[in-house]
Amino acid sequence: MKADPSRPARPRRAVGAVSGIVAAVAGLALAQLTAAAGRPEASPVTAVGGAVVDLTPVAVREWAIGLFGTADKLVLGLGILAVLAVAAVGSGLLAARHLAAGIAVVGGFGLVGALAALSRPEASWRDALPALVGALASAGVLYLLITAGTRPRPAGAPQQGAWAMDRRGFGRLVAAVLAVSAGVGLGARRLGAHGAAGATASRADFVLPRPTVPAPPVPAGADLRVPGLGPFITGNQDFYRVDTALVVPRVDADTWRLRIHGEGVSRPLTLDLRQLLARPVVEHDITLTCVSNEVGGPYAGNARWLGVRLGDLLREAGVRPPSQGGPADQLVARSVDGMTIGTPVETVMDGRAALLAVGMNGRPLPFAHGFPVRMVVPGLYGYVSACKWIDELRLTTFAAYDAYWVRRSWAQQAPVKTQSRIDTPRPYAGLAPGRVAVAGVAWAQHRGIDGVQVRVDGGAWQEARLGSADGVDTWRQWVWPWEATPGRHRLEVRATDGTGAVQTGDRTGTVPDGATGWHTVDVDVRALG
Ligand SMILES: Nc1nc2c(c(=O)[nH]1)N[C@H]1C(S)=C(S)[C@@H](COP(=O)(O)O)O[C@H]1N2
Ligand SMILES: [Mo]
Repeated sequence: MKADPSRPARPRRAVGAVSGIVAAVAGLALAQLTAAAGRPEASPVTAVGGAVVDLTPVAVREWAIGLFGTADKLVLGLGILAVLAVAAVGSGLLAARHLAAGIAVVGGFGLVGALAALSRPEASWRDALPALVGALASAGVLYLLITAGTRPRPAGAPQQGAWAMDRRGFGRLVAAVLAVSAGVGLGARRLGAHGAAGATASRADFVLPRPTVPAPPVPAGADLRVPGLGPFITGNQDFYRVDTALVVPRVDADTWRLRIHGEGVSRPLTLDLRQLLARPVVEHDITLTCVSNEVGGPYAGNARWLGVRLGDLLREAGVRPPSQGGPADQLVARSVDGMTIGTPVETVMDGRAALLAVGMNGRPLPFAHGFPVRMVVPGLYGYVSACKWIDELRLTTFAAYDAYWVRRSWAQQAPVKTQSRIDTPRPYAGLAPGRVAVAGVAWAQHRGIDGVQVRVDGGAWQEARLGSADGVDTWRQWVWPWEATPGRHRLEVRATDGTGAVQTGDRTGTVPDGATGWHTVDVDVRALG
C-alpha cells in the first residue's frame, strides 16, 4: 500500500488508542467522584458488576465460586475493567477515523452504566448521574485528544512526522489529563471514606448489651487442638463471607431502623437499635454454613452470637406460626442492598435460638458480616436464614413470594444437611508411616452430631473420638488415630446426627438445596530416606 502523508495510519492509530484509554480513565475517575458524593453503590463499575452478579446463571456462578472462591468479586471487578479497557481502545481507534462514532460508543457505555445503576435495588434517578457525568467527561477528553492529536499541520511547518501537534505536545496533554484524573480519583477515595465515617463511628461507639441469658462457656473438650484443625470458635477475621455485595454496605447504626409488617402482623413495629435491644438479649453458639459449600468445602464457621430472639419479637408483633393458625408461613428478610431471604415462620418460632444478632464473638458485627443487625437461625443454610444488613421483615407465604435465590433455581426451604469434613491431613499430603492424627469437623445444626466414622481404602468404618458437644447447634470436632502404612491411601468420613441418621454417601451437587456425599482425601505415605 502506498503511504499517504496526509492520512498516516500508524500514528493516527496510536493517537486513537491512547486517547481512548486516557478518556476512559478520566471518565471513570469522575464517575467515582460523583458516586462517592452520592451513593457508592451507584458507581458504574459496581452497578454493572452487581447487575452481572444478579443475571449470572446459577451454573456459571457455582463454577466461578468453585474456581475463584471468595476472590470471585475481585475477578469480576478485573473482568469488567478488562472489558472496559478493550472497549476504550476500540472507541479511541474509531474516534480517530470517525470522531462522532467514537464519541457515540462512549455515550453508549455511559448509558449502560446509568441503566445498570438505575436497575439496582433502592435506586433513585440520581444514581444515573455518575455514569452520565463520567461518559460526558470521557467524551470531552476523547474529543480534545483526538482533535489535538490529528489536527492537520499548519502550512509550512517543518516536515517532522505526520501529526500536527508534535509528539511532545500530545504527550504533555495526555500527562495533564492523567494527572487531573489521578487527583479526581484520590478525591473520590477521600470522599468515600468520609461518607462512611458516620457508620464507622457508630460501630466504634456501639457498646454491646450485656446478655440477659449468657451462653455457658464452651466446654473444655470441644477444641481438640489437633494441628491442622481450626479452632472450635472461628475468629471474625477468619469467618467465611458469602454475599452478593460488591461494596460492603456500611450502615449507620444511629439511623438504622427495622420494620416488621405483613400478613397476620396485628401490631406492626418499626424499631431503632436502642428499642430493639431494650428486649432480653441472649447469647448462643451457632455454626453457620452455606448451601454453596461443596463436600469438604470451606464455607462453614462457628461463632458466639449475641442478639434478640426473633420468635419473641414476632409474637410481640402479633404473629402466630402456621401451626397455631397464623396466615403467613414465610418470613422475608430484606437487607439495605436489596437481598431478600425467606425463612419458614414455623422454624423461627419453634423455640430454637433464631436471633436478630448484633454481636459476633464479643464484638459488634463486622461490616462484612452484617453490621448493625443480621439474622441467624440454627439449622438452616445462610441463604434461607442469615440476612445481613437487615432492615425489613415481612410476613407472607411461600406460595405468594420467591426470595432472591429461589428465583435463581435454589430451593425455597433448605435445612442444613448432615456433613463432615477431613481437615487434616490435607489432600495429597506426603506422610511418613506410623501414627497420623486424622481430624476434622462434622455438623448437623439443631440435630447435633452423635458420631463420626472414618475408613481407609474402603475398609471397615472406624469410630472417631468426638470433641465435647457445645449443644446441638454447633459443629463438633473429631479425631481418629491412624497407623499409616506406606502407599497411596484414601480416607473417607461420615457422620451420624442426633436423630441417629447416618450421613448419606450419595453424591449430589450444591443446587438446589445443598451438597451430599462423603468427603474423601487421598494421601501418599512414604518411608523417609
Ligand atoms: N444481605 C445479604 N445477606 C446475606 C447474603 C447476601 O448475599 N446478602 N448471603 C447469605 C448467604 S448465602 C450466606 S451463606 C450467609 C453468609 O454469612 P457470612 O458472610 O457472615 O458468613 O449470609 C447470608 N446473608
Ligand atoms: Mo450461602
